Amino acid sequence: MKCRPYGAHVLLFAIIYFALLGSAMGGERAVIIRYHQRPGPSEEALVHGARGKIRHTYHVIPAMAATLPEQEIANIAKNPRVAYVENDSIVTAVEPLPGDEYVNSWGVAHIGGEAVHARNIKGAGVKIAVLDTGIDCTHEDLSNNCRSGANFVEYFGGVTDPANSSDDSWNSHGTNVAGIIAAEQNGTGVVGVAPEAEVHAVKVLDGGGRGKASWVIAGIEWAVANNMRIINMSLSIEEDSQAFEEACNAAEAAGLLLVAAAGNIENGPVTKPAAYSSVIAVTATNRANQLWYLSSIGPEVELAAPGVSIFSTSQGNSYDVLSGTSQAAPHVAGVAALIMSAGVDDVDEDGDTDNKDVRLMLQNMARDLGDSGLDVLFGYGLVNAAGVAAIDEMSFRLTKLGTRPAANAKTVDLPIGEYKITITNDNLRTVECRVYKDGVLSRRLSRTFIFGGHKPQEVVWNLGAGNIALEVVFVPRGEVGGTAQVSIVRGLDVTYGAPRR
Ligand SMILES: [Ca+2]
Ligand SMILES: [Ca+2]
Ligand SMILES: [Ca+2]
Ligand SMILES: [Ca+2]
Repeated sequence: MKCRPYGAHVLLFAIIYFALLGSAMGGERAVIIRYHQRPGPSEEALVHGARGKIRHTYHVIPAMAATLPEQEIANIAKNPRVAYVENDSIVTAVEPLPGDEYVNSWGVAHIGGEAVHARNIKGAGVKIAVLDTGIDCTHEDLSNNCRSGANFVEYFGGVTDPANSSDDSWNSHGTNVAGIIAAEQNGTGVVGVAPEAEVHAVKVLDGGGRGKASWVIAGIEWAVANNMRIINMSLSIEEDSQAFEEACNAAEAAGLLLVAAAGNIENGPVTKPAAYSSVIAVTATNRANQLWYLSSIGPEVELAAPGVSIFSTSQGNSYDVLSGTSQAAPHVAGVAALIMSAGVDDVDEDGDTDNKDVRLMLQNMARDLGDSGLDVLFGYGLVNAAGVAAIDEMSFRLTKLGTRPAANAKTVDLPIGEYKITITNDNLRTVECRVYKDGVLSRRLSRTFIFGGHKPQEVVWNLGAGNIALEVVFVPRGEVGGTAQVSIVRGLDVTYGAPRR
């Protein structure tokens, strides 16, 4: 069992268990003694001189696990050979939370994932390369969706097993990211944004979460060669690398969508690769849609996504909480997978449906946050899976409850596209339709529905052209209590038919 003492739940358990343990153990305490240099005979003598017991001497860090009499601990801590003495806290694997996956995965629910999944849009079969610390593909909440990919991590002592891309990081970074994208909708644990997408483990960071540009470039190359459609990079590079940027540009040109964490530098600039023009930069937000305090900001920010206290998969069938732009980027990668599985439209009208269109759809669907329009904190706004559900169908009842028609208006956000809007009247005289682009009234649609009774009326409107999300406001006019059923179906092959009876 691997130790993960960093999750909020673990910490809570550690404190409780330690309090119990302390009272049970009386005059001795289990500690970890960290020395300034590798412990040898002098350090052993120090512990034995204090009537302590050495339980283990580490090689990975210059430290010992020991049991010491309570009254000796302060003295040992003051010894010049000793850096610090800390309590040997109890570590407990976090058990999968019972109950609602959408409660556990607040970020997925917050961006509207549940409604999209209910429409059976789950990112099925979309291949996503997770360039990270690897993935624990044996996790019960990932095993059906996870594929081992490749390992490009070299240690100073040699080359690791290129076939073994499992996660060996202390905080399960890559496994956490993979769960945000594609944890299974199986009634337990957590659920990913795209719970039927394929996440491929491409290990480019070592167990300490560090890597080299050369390893990441190799990972990008693998993703292109293996027909991935999305690359998620929850990582930053310290220095600029022209080769890294060129590799990202080449992957984009090959049709892949690249998503990266904006960086965890408080008020700092967006880090690379997110800052590269070929990569989508994602900042992190909390449940209240506020920017995470450590999130990088700047003009390169393209989207925001949940990234604070994200509960996700961790090594060894466990779960853990992490925060950062590393957790935000995979929410966007997941929504991109939903879009790809639902069908991509030729948004830029260049005759192809490709990664550029997906990128525009992500921007168009985003919920504007902060200052109106594009801004340096949230980019185009909060990534919005709910927009994917709106792609194929939306239906609601419009009711006139009061005398002021505008107060009874219903507003819907739509990505650019062609829509068939069907209105089934029930005692409303008129339904007016106004289209706003970027918050500005662009046009009132050329006709107002005039109803002569209870006859359904149908019209097809093309709301296309441009790349700005539409806000369409339906205003009911007529008798108080009158209603109309409005259904909106998206499709480029909609035929302009006669009114339905
Ligand atoms: Ca699950
Ligand atoms: Ca960018
Ligand atoms: Ca296109
Ligand atoms: Ca904004």
